[in-house]
This record gives sequence, C-alpha cells and structure tokens, in this order.
Amino acid sequence: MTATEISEYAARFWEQGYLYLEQFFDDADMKVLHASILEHYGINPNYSHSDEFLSKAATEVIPWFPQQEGQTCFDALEADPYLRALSEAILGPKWRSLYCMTMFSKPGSRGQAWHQDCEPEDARQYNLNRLVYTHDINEETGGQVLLVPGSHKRGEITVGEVDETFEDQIELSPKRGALLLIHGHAWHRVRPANTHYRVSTNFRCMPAEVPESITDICVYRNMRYQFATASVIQDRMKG
Ligand SMILES: O=C(O)CCC(=O)C(=O)O
Ligand SMILES: [Fe+2]
Repeated sequence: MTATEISEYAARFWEQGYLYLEQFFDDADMKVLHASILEHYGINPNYSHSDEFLSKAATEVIPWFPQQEGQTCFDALEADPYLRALSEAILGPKWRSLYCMTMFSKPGSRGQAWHQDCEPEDARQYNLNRLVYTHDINEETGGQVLLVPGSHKRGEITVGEVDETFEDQIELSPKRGALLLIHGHAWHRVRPANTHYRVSTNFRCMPAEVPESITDICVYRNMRYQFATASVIQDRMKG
C-alpha cells in the first residue's frame, strides 16, 4: 500500500463511513487466530449480557476481550504497519487503541440489530471499528454486515423496527483476511447466523481527544443502552 493509496482510502472512508478491503491480512495468520478464538469460546458458550439486553437490543453476541486477559496472539495484527498508517490517516495524529473485542454468534442466533456504537451528537466524538474476519461470511454462515453508506453524517439513527430494510442499505459478506472499517456513528447491523457459528474481531480505536468510555452508550432504534450500568437509559419508542 502506497502513501497515495492510504490517503485515497481515508478519503473514501470519510465519504462513505466505511471501507472494505479484501486480502488485507495473511491467510495463515487468520487461521491461527481463528483457532485461538474457537478454543476460547468452546462448543456452546453462555451469553454474558443480561436477558433484558439480549431481547430489547435484538442482539445476540458473546464478546471477549482477549488482550485484557493477557492473550498476546492478537497483538501482531494490531501492530500491522498498513493498519496503523490507515488508522492514522483517518483519525489523525495521537489516535489511540481502545480495545480488541471478538464477537461470537451461535448458530441460529439473531446477530445484531441496527445501531450506532456511540452517541452521534458530536461529530468529533466517535470510535472507529477495525473489523477483522478470520473465516468467510456467506449464505451458509449468515451474519452478513448491513450498513447505510454516508449515515455517519446523518445524526441519530431513526426510530423504528430493529431489523428494517433501508432503501439505501448495502450488504457485505466479508471474506477471511478482510478488513472492514466502520465509523461508530454509521448505521450498521449484522444478519442472523444460520446453521453455522459466526466470529468477528474488532480492534476498536479513536481520535486523540476521545475518552475511553466512548462506546459505553450504544444507540439502537428503540433505545439507548449503557453497558457500564447494564441499563436502558432512554426508551426511544416512548419519545
Ligand atoms: O461483527 C461485525 O461484523 C460487526 C459488529 C459490530 O457492530 C461492531 O463491531 O461494532
Ligand atoms: Fe457496532
């Protein structure tokens, strides 16, 4: 990747609110990482969120923060020079890593409803998702990513059905080794998992001036939810 390509990618990201690049990571590295993710979750992992969250958010994923447990096998990916250069071009100097989070969806589970990862009122306050896929997402796995291009500039996601079809949505089926960048204010969703489990890994980061609590409040079409207190802080259906 040349410096010109990096600045073109960053410009595309800022126009669209996302950037999808296939074959970004080495296939062999992806296989190793995938094995350690599966080893962590085991065959039938338990949900860690409350029942209220799982049903109201229509979101069924099991998060894991490997680096917070001293797992080092994710570090090399995060240190990738092209990933760092791209992050810097998008976020500016002194940008910071937030955390690495893997997400596991059981077969037949609901995926994730439409949401914004953080509150969208201040355009300077946002997280960047750097999603890495260690296996192919396809019709068989389900779990395709839906997003609305340009929605990172449209403010709060509209109130309505948690799985509505938007006219201008696009669908991505990320391949093993792909990198998907999504702006935290962009409207995005994950389709239900089919007959297969689904795994993704997110190296979240943010611009220099953004606090580490940035992703504590997630905006869904029916509510704002705070993870630190595990509570619904706004019921948007009631206005
Ligand atoms: O797992 C994915 O593909 C996207 C999940 C998501 O919404 C996120 O990481 O913010
Ligand atoms: Fe998200």
